Amino acid sequence: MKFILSAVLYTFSFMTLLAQTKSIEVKDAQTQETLTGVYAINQNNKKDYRLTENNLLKLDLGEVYLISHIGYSPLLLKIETTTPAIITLEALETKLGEVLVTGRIFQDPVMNTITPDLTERVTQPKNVADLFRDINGFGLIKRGNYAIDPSFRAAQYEQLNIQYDGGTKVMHACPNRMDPITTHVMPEDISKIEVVRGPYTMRYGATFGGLINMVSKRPEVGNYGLSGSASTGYETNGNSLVNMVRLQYAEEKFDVVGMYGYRDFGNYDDGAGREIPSSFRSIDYSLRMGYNFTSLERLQLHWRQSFGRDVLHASLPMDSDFDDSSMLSLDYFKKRPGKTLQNIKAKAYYSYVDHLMSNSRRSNFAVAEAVAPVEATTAGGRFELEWKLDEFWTLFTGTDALLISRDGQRNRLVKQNMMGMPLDPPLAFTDKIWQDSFINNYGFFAESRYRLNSSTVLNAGVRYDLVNSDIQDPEADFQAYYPGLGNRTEHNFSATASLKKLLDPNNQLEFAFGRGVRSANMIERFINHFQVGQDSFEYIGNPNLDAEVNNQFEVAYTGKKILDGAINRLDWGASVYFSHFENYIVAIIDSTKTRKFMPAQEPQNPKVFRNLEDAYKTGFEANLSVAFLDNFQLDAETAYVYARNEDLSESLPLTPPLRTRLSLQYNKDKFWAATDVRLVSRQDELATSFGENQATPGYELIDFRLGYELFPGLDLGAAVLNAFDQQYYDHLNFAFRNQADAGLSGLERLTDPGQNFTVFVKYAF
Ligand SMILES: [Cu+2]
Repeated sequence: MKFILSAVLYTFSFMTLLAQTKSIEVKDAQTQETLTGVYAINQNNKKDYRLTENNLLKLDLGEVYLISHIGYSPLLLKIETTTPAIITLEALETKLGEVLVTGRIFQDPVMNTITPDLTERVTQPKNVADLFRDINGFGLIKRGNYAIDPSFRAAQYEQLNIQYDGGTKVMHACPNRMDPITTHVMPEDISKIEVVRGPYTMRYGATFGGLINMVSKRPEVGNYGLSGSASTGYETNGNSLVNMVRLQYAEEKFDVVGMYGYRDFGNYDDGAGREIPSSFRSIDYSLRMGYNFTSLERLQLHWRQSFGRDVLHASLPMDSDFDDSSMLSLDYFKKRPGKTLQNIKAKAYYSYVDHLMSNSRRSNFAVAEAVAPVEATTAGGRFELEWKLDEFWTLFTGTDALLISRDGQRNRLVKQNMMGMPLDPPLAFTDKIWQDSFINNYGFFAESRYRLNSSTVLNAGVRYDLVNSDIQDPEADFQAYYPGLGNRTEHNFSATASLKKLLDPNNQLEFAFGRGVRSANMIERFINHFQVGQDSFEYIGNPNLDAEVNNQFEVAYTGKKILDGAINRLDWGASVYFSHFENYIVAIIDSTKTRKFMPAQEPQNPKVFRNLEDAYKTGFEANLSVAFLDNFQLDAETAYVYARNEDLSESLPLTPPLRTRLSLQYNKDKFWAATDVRLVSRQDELATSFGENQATPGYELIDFRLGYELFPGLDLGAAVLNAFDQQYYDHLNFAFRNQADAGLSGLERLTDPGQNFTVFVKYAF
């Protein structure tokens, strides 16, 4: 009897316990899609957190929970019997075609790094360099103050898949890379940069060393009517000036944004007070129009032009007289919540770069005039379908294209003979640079995301690229090197698999493997006796190069902790990777060939691009951020990479040294101030075959920045950069070239700007 009674009591209490929980389904307020991976954190007992199971949150009656999902505004909810069974969360930002990383942990690509909003807290006239220099793992390959390429983990140029707004590309026309993709954009227009740190997604084009997406600023959802901003920036070092105006009009159905920017940069002084030829002027404008058929369907047209004038390149043999680029892109997306075919995305773009360089400002102009008009056309697009195969399984299928073609020559007028005697009349020559070449890449991909359980997501993808290339107007000597020259087709296969595991709401672990394949670029295939490197060698392309392969493995851990005491919050993360390369492409001296132009000069033997048998790289990045005493924040981050060319027993070229950045910030009401310290170590891991003959000394830099909101909409920023006027240069800087007039020796690396006082004013309405 007693046993039965207790059994009844037990059952009764168990049932009451059951009755005390309530099941709640959480949906996206806009699309009404059921959200999974939603957290509910009990506000009385923070250790008690719940995750959605079978689409439902099971929460205790009478308790207060913070319902949160990354990428959505959290909601505080008291659970009562009257609480509705379905609640909705507002997305912080609607999912857009141009954004890869949305902040939704289970939907974002693995191993991603994103910047904060780059249009805020501006203290100086920016150039492209400033967009990348604060992202951990990045370095800058400088040939002056204009032609700057980002380098990430010792990967650069086409090894990085650099694009705008989720896929638009603009390829450079210049064989010396005077006009990399980053110069065809207004830095003030870029709101953030997203990075996937390896070949871990197959959806955005062939990716070898990493994917970089520069996202331009677009109208905020709900900010209707006319708005805009005007800004101006000035810096003392170089008397550089930037002016920019942005106007936008938006309503629910329609939005339009127009931008105009003017930049006039002077020659800067390095830390030793030497004037470095680096001035340039540019005008940019863009127009973007969007039409929303519904809140789930959008069409967008983007037109942009950029005009560079009189660009001086301290570390290249010529200067650009002009560099004009035009870009048109068309984007479309349609979301179909609740349907199996959940999303349709399409993009098409076309860009054209018209570039003229000459040596008219250089000392060797008196001996031989050289004028090189070159042009590049890039066209492409992508089409992607997103399938929701079941609640936990999403499949992306799609195709993309990247078609690059270039042409142009160098016109030489030789005015003196080898003895220095004047030639009358001068001798005219034409050297074919691009030889009317093209590389067309057609990609097909499938990528699948599968939620194994409430805290684990598995991502796997495959990609096939068909690469068709040809050189249609080869120079006779190039034809003689490669008698079989002609149309070539390559077939490349890439793949990735990764696992993301949420240990608890604050800690996340990621594992990823990726195989990324990159076919040789046009310089590596077809350049014919041109000085396109950091050294004074002539380079010869190799149309028979095999595609290079990166097999990369990476583990990353990120965490955060919110505290009550003097320390308010901690954030930390670390990532370790290893890459094994197959057929890595480098240029190596070929003693069977001899120099073509200025044959009396050294070095006599040119370099020819080849595949390496064996190469690898390994490294890590780590960061720690401490928010304390309510108004302070201390950030520390460090990155290191070790790269090895086993064939030549040396480092791979352009491998940056250990870099560390410390930043202390104070932030109160309308005022903020920051001190940034950069510590860059000595680099003695050199690629001597690339022209890296001497170890690069380390350097330390200190910047002070501050900002104040004078009244709503009007922001002031000011900074002292390189406060102690250090003379320094980075390991990735090119050496001075053809600068005898400026008294700068080619044996010396380009030195960076010395002390610089800057101001920036922005008014937004
Ligand atoms: Cu050029």
